[in-house]
Amino acid sequence: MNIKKINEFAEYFSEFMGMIRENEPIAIISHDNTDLDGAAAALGIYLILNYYADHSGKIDLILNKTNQFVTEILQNEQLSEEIIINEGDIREEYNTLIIVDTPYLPPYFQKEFRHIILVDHHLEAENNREDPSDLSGILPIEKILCKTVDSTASSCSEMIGQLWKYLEVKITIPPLKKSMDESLISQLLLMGILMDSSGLKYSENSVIPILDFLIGKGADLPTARKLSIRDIPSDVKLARIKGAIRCEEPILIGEWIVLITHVNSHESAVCTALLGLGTDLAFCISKRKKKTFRLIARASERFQHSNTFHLGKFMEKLAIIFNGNSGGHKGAAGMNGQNYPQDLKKQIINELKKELNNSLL
Ligand SMILES: [Mn+2]
Repeated sequence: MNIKKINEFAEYFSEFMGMIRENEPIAIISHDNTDLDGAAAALGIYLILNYYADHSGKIDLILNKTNQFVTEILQNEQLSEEIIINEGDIREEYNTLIIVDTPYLPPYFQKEFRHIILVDHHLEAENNREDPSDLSGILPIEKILCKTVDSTASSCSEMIGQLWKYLEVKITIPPLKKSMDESLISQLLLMGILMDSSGLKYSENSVIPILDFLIGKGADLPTARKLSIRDIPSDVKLARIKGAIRCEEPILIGEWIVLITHVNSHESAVCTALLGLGTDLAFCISKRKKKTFRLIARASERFQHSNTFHLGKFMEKLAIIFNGNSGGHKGAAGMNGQNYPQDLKKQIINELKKELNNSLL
C-alpha cells in the first residue's frame, strides 16, 4: 500500500489502531544517530499509540543511537525511562515496526518483524542513493503495510503533528490514557520542525496550522527556539577566530574569492566560518606529527552550483602530489599529506588556479 498524503495516512492509521491485536509487540524506531526530528517524530507516534490504541501489548520506543544533543534533551526531560537505549533490551521479534524519518532500516535493528509502517519526508530510498545499485538497508517492500513519504514536508515532526491533529478531530472518544505529558511532546515536535526546516526557512504554508495545533497543546515558540540553539564549544570558537585572523590575503580567481588559513584543530568548523564571511572556497591546513599535515576545504552553495569544479577530485590530485590520501564530495573534502613544505599554501593555490581555470572555461 502506498499512500502519500498524510491525511489519508491518518485515516489508515486510525483504522490500524483499531485493528492491532492485543499483546502483539510494536516497535517504533528512527535512523541511526537520531537527530531531534527523528526522535520527536518517534516520541509523537508513541504518544499517539498510547493515547488512542486499545492495545495492552508492549509498545517499544527504541532510540538507541541518538546524537549527543538529543541524548541531553531526553535526559533533561527525564524521557530516558520511556525509551529503550540498550540494544540488549530490544525484543527478538515484533508484529509491526513503525519507522520514522528514514527510508532505511538502521544497522542495529536486526530483529524479526512482520510488517512495516513508514512515515518519512526524504525522497524515495531508491532515488536517494549515490549508488542506485546499492540496496543495503532498504526496507523490504513486501513487508510494508503502509507508507507516507512527503518530500515537500520540511520535517518528519510536522507530519506527525498533522497526524496527531487529524486524529484528535476524528477520534471523538476521549483518549484512553493521558499518562504522557503532551505539552512536552508537542514542544519536542515543534523543536524537530524548527531544526529540520532551519527555523521554517524550508517550510511550506501547510506547517502553520500544525504549529498552531502544537502551540495549543502546550508548545512554546520562544522556548523551542532557545532550546534549539546549542552553544558552540570554546575550543571551536577559538579555532574559528584564529583561523580567520591567520587568513592570507583573499585570492580572486575569476569572480570567486578563495581564503586559505591554518589552525591546529577544528579545520572544518574554520572553513564553514570562512564561508559565513563570504568566501567561495575555504582551505584550512593543520600541521601534524612527523611533518605530515591535513587539509580541509569547503565550497559555498553558489560556487558548487555554478561550475564543474569538484573539491573531492581536486583533493585526489593534491593527495598524489603530497603522497597522502583524500576523500570528499563536490563541496566538502579533505586530504592528508607528507613532507609539509614551507610554501604549502602557495603550492595549493597554484594547483587550484590551474584546476579552477579549467573548470571555468
Ligand atoms: Mn528529518
